[in-house]
Amino acid sequence: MLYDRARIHVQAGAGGDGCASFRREAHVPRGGPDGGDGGHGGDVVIECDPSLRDLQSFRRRTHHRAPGGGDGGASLRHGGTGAPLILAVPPGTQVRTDGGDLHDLIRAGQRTVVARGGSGGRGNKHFATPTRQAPRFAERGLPGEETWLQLTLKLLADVGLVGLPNAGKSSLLARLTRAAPKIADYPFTTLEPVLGTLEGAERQLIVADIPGLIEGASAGAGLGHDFLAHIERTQLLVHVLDLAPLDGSDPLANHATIERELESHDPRLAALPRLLALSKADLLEPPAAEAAARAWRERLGDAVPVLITSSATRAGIEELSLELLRRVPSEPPGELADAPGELAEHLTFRPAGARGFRIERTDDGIYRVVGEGIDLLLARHDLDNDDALAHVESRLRQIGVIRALEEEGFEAGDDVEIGGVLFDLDL
Ligand SMILES: Nc1nc2c(ncn2[C@@H]2O[C@H](COP(=O)(O)OP(=O)(O)OP(=O)(O)O)[C@@H](O)[C@H]2O)c(=O)[nH]1
Ligand SMILES: [Mg+2]
Repeated sequence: MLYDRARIHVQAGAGGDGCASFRREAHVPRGGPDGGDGGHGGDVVIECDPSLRDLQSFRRRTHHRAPGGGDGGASLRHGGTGAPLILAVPPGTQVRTDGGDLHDLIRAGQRTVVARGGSGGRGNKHFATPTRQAPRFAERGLPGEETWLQLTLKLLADVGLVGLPNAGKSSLLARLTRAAPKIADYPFTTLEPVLGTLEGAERQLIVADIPGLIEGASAGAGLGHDFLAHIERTQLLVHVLDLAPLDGSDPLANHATIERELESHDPRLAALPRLLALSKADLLEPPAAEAAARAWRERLGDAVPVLITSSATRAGIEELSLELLRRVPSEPPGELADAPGELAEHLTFRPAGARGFRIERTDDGIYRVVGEGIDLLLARHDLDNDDALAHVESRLRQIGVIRALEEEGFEAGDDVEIGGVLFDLDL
């Protein structure tokens, strides 16, 4: 079973809390504040690891968390930074975040941050002012980012074999490469893509055999649909066409079916260079096979080379190998048109500008102050701590929240909810 899909949840580490402490000095009951800052929480990072074959490692575990940052300590001791959590995926994995961002992991060692750790809280040292020389509170660390991720593996093959079920694709793969795919005289023998390596004199090509496509495959019929994605990154498709189908179907119509399915899955697939391999030629008299090849050459023109092959007698196999090595450029021409190519190494979920707020009035007359900056301010502080509460109130005043409330008709004693917390505000 090829695990080519996984849905996982990632949670970056929370920042460590800042520390509230005071220097100890001989004969001084309480020295100046010396609480250190909390450390940054660990990021969640996805890394491309060529030793992996599929997404199997995500089968059992859905939730993945990076460690938090350490808390700050006395004597201005800074909390440790949380180690990043590195999740390894095989080359060819696409990562889609909840927000719709797409990351392609292609090169070995390539990394992308999918959830950032929370920042650490500042120690009480930062909150000392001329009027408050002994702040008995510190900031709390912020939670890390979290998101669901959809992982999709799209195999990295140079050449894709496509065709109807039973066309002889797997037999060709077995002849072209050392792969040993299952071969049988019934349709849908191949249930998942199989890769093989075609050894050229100077280089190798990865050839992918995918399950047979049928009419409607691009819309989900049969098995092929799930696997069409795996040939999206190939540079050349070999259309394998059975010259003498057992079911007596018409090769011309069969050819059209496959081409239509490629086109409706993704026009870029249909635009890939093509090679037509007329398969099972041993089942025909040689002149009949030659005549069929001539007719196909006429139909398809120069753009599509037509080869007569037989996996049974190996006729045409060598020619097919050479043709593939000749046709596939040694350096990939880059990603398919709209693939992101070189990745942004970092991804930011945080909306820019954490300032600004608005005041709402709930149905039961409660004032509500809403805004990201406000939420952060409250998340940073322990409101059970009187000093922290006093600090938050003075910040609310500085930011203009109190004034804005008054303008909205707020009076002492009215209920007000700020960042999800009910406040008793003195005006
Ligand atoms: N005579 C003859 N039979 C062949 C040849 N190639 C394949 N076959 C037979 O055709 C049948 C189907 O071959 P496969 O290679 O499994 O076909 P496939 O396209 O991979 O089929 P699916 O995996 O079901 O899509 C098997 O019974 C093969 O033995 C050939 O060159 N000559
Ligand atoms: Mg097969």
